[in-house]
Amino acid sequence: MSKEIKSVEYGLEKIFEGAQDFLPLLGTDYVEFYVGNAKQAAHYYKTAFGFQSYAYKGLETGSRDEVSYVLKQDKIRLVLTTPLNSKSPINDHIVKHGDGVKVVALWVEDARSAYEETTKRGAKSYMEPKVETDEHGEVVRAGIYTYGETVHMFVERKNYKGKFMPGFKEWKSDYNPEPTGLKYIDHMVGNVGWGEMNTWVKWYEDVMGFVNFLSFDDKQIHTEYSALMSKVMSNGNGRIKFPINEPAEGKKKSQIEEYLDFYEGPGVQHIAVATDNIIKTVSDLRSRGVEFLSTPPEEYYKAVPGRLDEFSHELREDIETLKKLGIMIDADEEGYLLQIFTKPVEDRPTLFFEIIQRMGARGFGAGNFKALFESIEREQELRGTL
Ligand code: TYF
Ligand code: FE
Repeated sequence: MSKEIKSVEYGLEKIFEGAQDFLPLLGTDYVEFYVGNAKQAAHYYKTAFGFQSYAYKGLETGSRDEVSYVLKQDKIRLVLTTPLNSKSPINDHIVKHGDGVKVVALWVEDARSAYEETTKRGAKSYMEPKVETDEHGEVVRAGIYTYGETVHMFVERKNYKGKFMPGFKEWKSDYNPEPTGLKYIDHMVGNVGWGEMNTWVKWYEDVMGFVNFLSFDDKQIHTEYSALMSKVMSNGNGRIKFPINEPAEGKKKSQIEEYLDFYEGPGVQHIAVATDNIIKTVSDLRSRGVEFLSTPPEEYYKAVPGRLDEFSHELREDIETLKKLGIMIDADEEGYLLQIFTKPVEDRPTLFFEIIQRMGARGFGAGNFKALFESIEREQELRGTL
């Protein structure tokens, strides 16, 4: 007997008990990357991932020190920023970390209150509340540091009617590849140093009012060679989910340690983006040159029907198609999920993307961890970093 399962997206209501509501979050506002060449990075995210040209700032708009391209796909906004001269502090970030995520911006009703509530609970300030205006109204932003040099910006745009924010102009392009079906950011994962996971778990609890709703220890997350630990933090309405990973001792080097070595510190490890048709999305991404981790072995797919049966879920997708595309399947009480991981999207083995389709399941694919980490280890082996 199978249950009816639909793709889920959470509403604004509180779904995680214990979460505090001194910091109401409406969703992810944007993710900003500091990169060496934003023009080329923007081309990559348009061509390969199907993001659409949205907004721009640079010399033409009076921005003398940095240029930013804003790309959009459904609810997801990426900002790609590059310094225009050697004096910009953005250079230091790029020299140290390579291309990577600087800002995870959160959409709030009241940025001043978000800043006040978090800094009074111990957050380190990055930017005091700042009002920016143009003919479309005002945007208020404020920022705090999280792990490493990564920042959370609070963005209040209730009095703004323009496209992105003051300082940007609309970016119209003659080159507009089709979207690939990416809809919203499901979760964003941070890698932190040895022994630091619980410090950051407590930070998200105390400073942001989040709850720890899932935990995986090194006994669950390990292969023959390496291990890691992970705790998933969520805000009250479940819209914002931040798993935090730390490396654990194994026979060989943990993928988390490899990340920390190459990023030269803690930072965002992966961005999981949701689709409601993963077969179409992954087929598109593959045809556009996005590189994915190697496909799990035959035995992995042989075990899938049993795993679904265990929870009486009926797989709607054709398993042969999923296998051909390398998409993994995990199931729990509530439903199942489909997921796949790209290779790192920079030369340093740091940030990568996950494509996920939730069919009722709220987990993170624990049943896939072994197959996934073995794929990652095959890459580490090639890089000489295992
Ligand atoms: O976000 C997650 O927890 C899953 C699995 O280094 C995962 O996507 C966990 C750790 C990791 C890579 C993926
Ligand atoms: Fe993930």
